[in-house]
Amino acid sequence: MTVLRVVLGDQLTRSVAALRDVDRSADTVLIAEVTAEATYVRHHPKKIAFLFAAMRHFADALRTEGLAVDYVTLDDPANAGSLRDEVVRAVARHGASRIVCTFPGEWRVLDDMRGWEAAAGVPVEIREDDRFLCSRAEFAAWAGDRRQLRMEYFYREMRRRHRLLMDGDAPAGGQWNYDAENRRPPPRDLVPPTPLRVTPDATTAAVLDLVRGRFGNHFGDLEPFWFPVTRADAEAAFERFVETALPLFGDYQDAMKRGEPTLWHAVCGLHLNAGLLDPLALCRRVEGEWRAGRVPLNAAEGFIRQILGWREYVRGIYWLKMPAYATTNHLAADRPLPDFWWTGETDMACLAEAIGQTKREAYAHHIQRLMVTGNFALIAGLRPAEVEAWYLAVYADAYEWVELPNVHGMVLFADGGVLGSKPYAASGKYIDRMSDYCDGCRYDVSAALGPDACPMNALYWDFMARNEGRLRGNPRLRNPYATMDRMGPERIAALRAQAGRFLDTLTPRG
Ligand code: FAD
Ligand code: DLZ
Ligand code: SF4
Repeated sequence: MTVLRVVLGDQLTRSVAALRDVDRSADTVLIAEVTAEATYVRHHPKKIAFLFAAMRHFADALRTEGLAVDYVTLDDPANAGSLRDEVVRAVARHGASRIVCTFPGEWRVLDDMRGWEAAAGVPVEIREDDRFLCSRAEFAAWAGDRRQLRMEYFYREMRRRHRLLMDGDAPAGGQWNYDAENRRPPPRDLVPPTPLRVTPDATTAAVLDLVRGRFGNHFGDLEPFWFPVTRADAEAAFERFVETALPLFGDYQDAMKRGEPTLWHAVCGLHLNAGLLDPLALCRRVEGEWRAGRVPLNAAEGFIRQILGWREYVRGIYWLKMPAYATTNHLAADRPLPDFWWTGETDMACLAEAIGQTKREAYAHHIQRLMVTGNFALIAGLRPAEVEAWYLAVYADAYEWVELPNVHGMVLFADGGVLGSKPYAASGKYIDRMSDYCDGCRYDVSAALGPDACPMNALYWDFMARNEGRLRGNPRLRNPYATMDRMGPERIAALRAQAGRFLDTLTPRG
């Protein structure tokens, strides 16, 4: 009897749960390009092209191995347009007696999957996605009835459990976390390494034609397209990162520089999240480099913390708290997303740089997402749902399980402190310290009032004043509120008026 093995676009791993006991002589693997998944938010064309090209290459690899793959292309005239309808069609086509699939990365898709049985008329088995280093059940057990779910404690537990960077029972080097060493501003004299750029092959070129025709009007540039789209190329790109960038990854993790979109970052999130790279293998590879004396501990620990700590932690939070998590708006933020988020056309050099780069590359590194666009969204009080939809659409590595906790929790504090202990609000001073953006900006980062003042400064104080009732009691915000008290009501009123004038100039997308 044929079993239909469904593999989603972000499950491109041969050992994925749905394929584990596949019967080559009887089963069929279904992989489908569908309009609904490409448009439920209007994904960046580079993201769609990356995923379709990776899906097609993965299907070819399975076929080479002798598996029967039913690959439905987007331009197939019979394509029904949604995952559910394609599953129903495939069950009928192959006379499948049951469906096996892997737990998806978004609540929305899980909800839909739970309806496949009724729609297709055959049993559906949804298997746990074990590509992660902490299962949903393990995370729930860790969370237990803890009052606070802080990443740092989760991370230590994961280091112990996976024996990464451990010397016996103690953390390597005597400290769990070397973040304090990882805050250097961008170097003036060092040229950052470049990530591996892959020339599209015929399969990818066909996808580019398709995406240009169907989704060319979405936000973002399709070309030049250089992302690795196969496991082998993703591994080669990661090797290049290890050799050329990892040694300075820690030092310049938080730095930002004009015209340098990737700096010393790995650009591996899109590959990890789609299944082309394995998180534990990356962590072990990086630990090996440190043990061999080729990279410093602050680099190895900093990198491993992102994957073993943050990546697993945000996924744990997502599945622990969804679907209610997405609905909260703790700071009652209600301003529509300004149109310049879709054009990059603004006099604020930091935002123009981060958004322009996002438009070109479907990529921005963590500090650009957190402290440039993220900080602006927070202090300007932009609506969480609109900000979240933007982040989900524009980054090649974005899926809701990882995007939502980062945006809703870490950036916007819309969860009221489930994920972070305080909002990461900052004035222009932070951006000036960690980037060269302010050097050529039409605004003056050292000024808070007047026509040339950096808007981030007045917005910051407006944010603190606007949310005083909710935030003053937070012990981690004692200093800013003490500073505000020293400023006095007149200066605060002037700053709030300045912020108000700026906010009045923002127009939502028509
Ligand atoms: P590197 O800096 O080289 O880090 C290596 C890897 O660590 C990343 O590829 C990623 O897998 C992991 N990592 C680092 N930080 C985080 C984090 N906070 N949460 C989860 N994983 C992390 N990451 C996504 O994968 N998808 C998203 O949709 C996404 N949205 C984000 C939105 C906001 C507002 C913020 C602040 C962060 C977001 N991140 C997201 C986390 C992080 O910014 C990206 O993983 C990273 O920028 C990807 O680039 P890189 O591969 O070069 O990462
Ligand atoms: C993001 C995406 C896109 C653009 N297209 C598809 C698709 O055509 N087929 C598919 O199976 N998956 C796609 N995806 C990824 C899904 O949205 C993804 O499975 C969910 O984000 C849940 O993990
Ligand atoms: Fe951004 Fe202000 Fe610096 Fe301009 S001066 S780049 S707006 S932080």
